[in-house]
Amino acid sequence: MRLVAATHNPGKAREIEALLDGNYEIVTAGSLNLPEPDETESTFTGNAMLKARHAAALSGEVCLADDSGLSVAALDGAPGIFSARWAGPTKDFTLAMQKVEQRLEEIGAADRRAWFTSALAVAWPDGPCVVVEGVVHGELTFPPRGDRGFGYDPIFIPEGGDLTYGELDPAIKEADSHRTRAFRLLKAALID
Ligand code: ITT
Repeated sequence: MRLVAATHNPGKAREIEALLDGNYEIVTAGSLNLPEPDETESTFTGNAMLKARHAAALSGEVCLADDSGLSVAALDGAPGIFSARWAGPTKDFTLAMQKVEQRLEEIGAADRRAWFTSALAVAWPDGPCVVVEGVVHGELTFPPRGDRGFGYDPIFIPEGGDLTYGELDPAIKEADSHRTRAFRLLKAALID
């Protein structure tokens, strides 16, 4: 069966494809030239539903969307839903990670706790939309380490480990990431 991954982010598309384990033929919104909607909601789940519904309405196909981001405890949860926007129009995540470090320095925060959230939504054209959310807690490290992931992976060490998501084998990240946790909930929601 074919499934539209309503994302223009190749890092996410790779992880979604791995999670679906070859069970679906994945086509991305980018490859279908579907325009990106403005993310006008104020929550991860709201934006995930908005993206899934938007792509389903335009493509007439079942669409899976992810809205995700890094939340920093000492920054009251920022960048959160604005994680992609902190990287600017050129999607420069080196800059976005520097911005996180600078903000922490500006307020003299020693607290390095952070968490990744992934909201996954599946929408049917003219039909229902199911949404779930997965979270992984951890802590930040500077300077960034590793180039194996995407986005903020090089500054995030998941709880219980020493390596950043940027250093870890992608299969280890996938074993229990925020996206994987959301995916498990999604499977349960769709089967029940
Ligand atoms: P789409 O909306 O097209 O899916 P996007 O990159 O704009 O792509 P978001 O609005 O959900 O997606 O932005 C979330 C940002 O948070 C994303 O650009 C990543 O840099 C970051 N992010 C999300 N999941 C991540 C992960 O697993 N590892 C590292 N960074 C992540």
